[in-house]
Amino acid sequence: MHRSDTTMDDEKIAFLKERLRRAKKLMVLTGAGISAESGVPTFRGQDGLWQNYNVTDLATPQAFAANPKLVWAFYNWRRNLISQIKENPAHQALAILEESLPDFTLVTQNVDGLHRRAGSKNIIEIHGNLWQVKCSQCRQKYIDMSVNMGTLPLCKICGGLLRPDVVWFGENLDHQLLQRVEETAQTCDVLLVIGTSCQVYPVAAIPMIAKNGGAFAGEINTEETPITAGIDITIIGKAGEILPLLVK
Ligand code: BJW
Ligand code: ZN
Repeated sequence: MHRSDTTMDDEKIAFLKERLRRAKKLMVLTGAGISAESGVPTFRGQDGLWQNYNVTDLATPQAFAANPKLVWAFYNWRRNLISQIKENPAHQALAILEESLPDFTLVTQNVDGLHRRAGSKNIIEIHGNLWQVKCSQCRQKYIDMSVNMGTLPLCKICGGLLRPDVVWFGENLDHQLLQRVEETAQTCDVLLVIGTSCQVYPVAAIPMIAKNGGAFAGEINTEETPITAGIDITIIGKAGEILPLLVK
């Protein structure tokens, strides 16, 4: 007799739920997919276009040097969008999970700040934060919640050009944060990877670091990813639908 896909999914969800409940040290790694149901476009696939630009082409220091107005227009558009939307049940479920576990670390590649808005506390924003800017000359950082930073915002101290305090392609991640993330991956007993295509390094290597350290690793995504074959369980589905079932 064939079991229906629904039964299989129910079993997988029950199994993962039990692993999460018993986790002594849980690490959660999230990507753009967790914010998709809030209305934040992802980077790759059909969603990854803005005014006919490939958004990953705009997330580079070269793009900013060549056309800072264009890159600021893109970031102003995202600030505006994110100021108008809300965290979703997936973000909320993670905040609830954190409260019930002894050791919980949330590593997000997202710069949208939605995890914090949902109430998560122990968060590492490994690719930076959209609401922080830094001077490209004197490196001074500012938190600026203005929805629109203007076409070419300038540093109050040195007059240099401000840029979003996010990590672009070819730029190094914050060394100390990355070290903390790698240590957490090595020592966690459960890792949950949600809504990331696992294509961008060094973060894409985190799941294998956790696996090599002996962790049980699960994944929630609307499709398979390069890590699917190497981890313990993948639940195919929307984060906003699956995660609430895991913390119920
Ligand atoms: C759902 C869903 C739902 C949808 N529910 N799921 C080898 C070759 C060539 C280059 C490199 C190489 N190794 C390393 C590099 C360099 C590069 C890199 O990795 N390139 C690869 C593309 C190959 N890495 C870097 O440059 C990094 N720095 C670095 O390595 O420094 C040292 C160095 C320098 C130079 C050379 C070599 C080494 C920095 C990377 C910074 C990434 N920055 C960005 C922009 C941040 C700012 C901003 O947001 O504006 O970060 S790019 C973008 O990608 C963003 C994301 O955080 C990141 C990851 O994307 P994510 O989150 O996975 O999103 P998507 O869209 O890819 O996937 C969404 C997923 O969700 C999909 O799987 C969907 O199925 C799923 N989904 N709806 C559940 N409802
Ligand atoms: Zn400055």
